[in-house]
Amino acid sequence: MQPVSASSYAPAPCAVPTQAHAQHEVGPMRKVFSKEDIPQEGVLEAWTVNSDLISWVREKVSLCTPDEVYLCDGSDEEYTELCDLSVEKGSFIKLDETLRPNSYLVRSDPDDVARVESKTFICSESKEDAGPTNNWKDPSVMKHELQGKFSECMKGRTMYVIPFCMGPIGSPMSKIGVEISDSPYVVCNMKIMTRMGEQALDKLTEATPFIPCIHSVGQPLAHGEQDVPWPCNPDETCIAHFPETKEIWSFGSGYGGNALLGKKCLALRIASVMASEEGWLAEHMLILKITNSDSEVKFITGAFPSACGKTNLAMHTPTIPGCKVECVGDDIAWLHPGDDGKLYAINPEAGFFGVAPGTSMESNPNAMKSLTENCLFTNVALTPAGDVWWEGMTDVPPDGLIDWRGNPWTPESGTTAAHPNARFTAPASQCPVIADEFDAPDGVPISAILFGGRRPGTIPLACMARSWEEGVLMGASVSSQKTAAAEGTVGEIRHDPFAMKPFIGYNAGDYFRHWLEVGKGLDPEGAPKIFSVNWFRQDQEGNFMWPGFGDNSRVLEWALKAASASEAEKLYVDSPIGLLPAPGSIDTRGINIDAGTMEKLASFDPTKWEAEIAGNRDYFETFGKTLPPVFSKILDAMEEDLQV
Ligand code: GTP
Ligand code: SPV
Ligand code: MN
Repeated sequence: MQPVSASSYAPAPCAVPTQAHAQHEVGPMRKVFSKEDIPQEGVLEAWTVNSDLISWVREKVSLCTPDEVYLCDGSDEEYTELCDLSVEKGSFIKLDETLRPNSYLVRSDPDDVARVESKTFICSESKEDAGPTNNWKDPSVMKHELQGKFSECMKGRTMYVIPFCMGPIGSPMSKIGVEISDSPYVVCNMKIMTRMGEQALDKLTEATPFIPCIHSVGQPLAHGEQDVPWPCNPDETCIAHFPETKEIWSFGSGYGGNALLGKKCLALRIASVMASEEGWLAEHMLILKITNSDSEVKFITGAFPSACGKTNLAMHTPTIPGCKVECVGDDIAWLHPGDDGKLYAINPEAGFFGVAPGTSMESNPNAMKSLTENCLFTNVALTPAGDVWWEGMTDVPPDGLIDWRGNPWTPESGTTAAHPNARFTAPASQCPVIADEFDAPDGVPISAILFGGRRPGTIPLACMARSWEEGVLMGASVSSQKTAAAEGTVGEIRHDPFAMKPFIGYNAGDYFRHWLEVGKGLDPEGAPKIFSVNWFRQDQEGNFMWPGFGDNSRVLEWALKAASASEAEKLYVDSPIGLLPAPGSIDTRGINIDAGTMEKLASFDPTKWEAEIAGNRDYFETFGKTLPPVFSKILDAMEEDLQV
C-alpha cells in the first residue's frame, strides 16, 4: 500500500448538490419516499402495523418538510450507502482501507463538540418534578417553541426514520424507540450503538409502545444551497424531554448524547422516569464480568461521571494472575430486581461511544482492538497514511498530522491534535473481551456496585457501605472534577450524584428515595454491596497515587471478597465513613507501590471529611423536602463518630 498524502484525505469541497438518494429499492421494500408520498394511504402502512408510529411520522414530515423520507432498515448495505454519500458530500473522510477497514473520520463544527447541559431541559408538568438538578420549562411553552424551531427545519434535507431497540431483542427489559433525524451521521452511529432497523421494527406490533425521538441539526437548506460538512445550529440548540408523555425533541446539535437520542436522552433521562414508575433503575454504569482464579464468576456495575473511567474499567486487563475480566457494558446499565431478590443488569446499548484521547495499547488494549475496523471516529487527528491518531495513543505523534479542525498540526502548534472529547463509535461485538452474557435477555446478577469520581483528595481508594442506605448516600454524595465531556471549566469539582447529575429525568430527591425503595425489595443476602472508589487521588506533586487501569482489578478483587467476608476475616476495618480496606488486604504483589502510599490511599483525613460532610449537607439542602430523611441521620452518626 502506497502512503497517501494527508491532503488527499482533506474533506472534499461540498460541490455535490443537496439531492441525496435516488428513489430506489433496497432489499425487499422501497425505503426512500418524497414528502408527498408519505400522507398517501398504504405507503407507511406497508412499512409498519403500528398506527401511532404512522401518524407520528406523517405529523413530523408535515412539520419538518424534508425533501425526502428514508425509512432505515439497519442493513449493512444501508450503512455503506450513507457513509459513501457522506464522503461524497465532504462530511466523512474514509480512512485507509488496509489500515482501518470500513472506517471513517468525521470532524464536527468547533462549536458542537460535547453535550450541552445548559440547553438540556426536563419539561415536566410541574417544575418541582424536574427538581434542582435539571433545567425546566413548562411543557406547553416548550412544545410551542419547538414547533417553531422544527417548522420546515429539514428543507433541502432527507428525513431518516430510525427504529431502534435499547437492550437485547426480545428481552423483557428492552425498550423500543424511533428516532427521526436529518443527519446521516446519526443514522450511522445509531446503527453501531443500538439494535437498529428491521429487527426493532419487527417488535413493534399494532399496540406496542415506542418512545418517539425527533432530532434535527437545525440548518435547513435553501434551494441549491451548498451544505457544510457538519451542519448544526448552536445558537438555537435545545434538547427537551417530556417525562409524562415520554417524548424527546433535540434541535441544533449533531454531537453524541445531544443527537444519538437512544443514549442519554432515552436510556437515561426518559428511562430513569420509566424505571421510577416501574420499579427498576436506569443508571450511568458500566457492567463487567469477573472470573477469579478459582473460576468463580461475578458481575459488578460501576457509576463514574462522564470521562471518569467507565469504558476503561469495563474492559480492563487485570494484573492479578488468574483473574479474567469481560465486558457486558461500558456506559449504561438497566437494573431490575429479580424474583430471587437479586438485582439483574442489562446493557441497553450495542456499541461503545468512547473517549478517544488517552486510549492506547498500554492503557486499554481491548478498546484499541475493538477499533480495528467498522468504526466511526469523531474529532480525532488524521495521519498522512489515512489513519487516526489522538493524544496518548503513542508517545510520539506521527509526522504530518491534520488536527481535528482539518489544519496541519505539530507538537509545537500549542493545541491538541484531537479534541479532548473526541470519540470512537465501535460495535461492542468487536471487543475481544465482550462477555457471552452481553445479549442475555434476563441480564446478569450484580454482586457489587461501585460509585466513583475524579477526586484529587479526600476520598479513599475504596470503602464499603455498611448498609444499602449508606450505599445510597455514597451514590448521592459523588462529586467529581469536570471533564471535557460537557461544557464548563475542566477540573472544577461539582456534585454529580450517582454520576447521574446530567441524566436524572426527574426530581433527584425522588430518585434517591426510589433507590432506597428498590433496596427494600431486595433480599438482604442477595442484594449487591455498595462501594465508593477513587482511582484519582493525587500526592503533593499532583501525581496519581494509585496506578489505576489494569491494577483496578486489585480493588475489585478486594471488594468482592469483602462483600461476602465476616469482620473476623480482617479484610476491612470499621471507620466513621464505612468499611475501609484493612492493611495488606488489597493485593499489591507485583506493583511498585509502598506500604505508606497504600496506607494513605486506604485512609481519610477527619478534618477534610468534616468539610466534605458540610459540603454535602449544603448540597442536599437544595433538595428540600424531597431529600430522604435517612441521609441526615447517617451524616449525623458519621459526624458523631468523627468526634470520638
Ligand atoms: P463517558 O463515555 O464520557 O461516560 O466516559 P467514561 O467514564 O467511559 O470514561 P473513560 O473510561 O473513557 O475514561 C476517560 C479518561 O479517564 C481517559 O482519559 C482515561 O485515560 C482516564 N482513566 C480511566 N481509568 C483511569 C484510571 O484508572 N486511572 C487514571 N489515572 N485515569 C483513568
Ligand atoms: C457522557 O458524556 O457521559 C458520554 C458521552 O457517554 S455522550 O454520549 O456524548 O453523552
Ligand atoms: Mn457516559
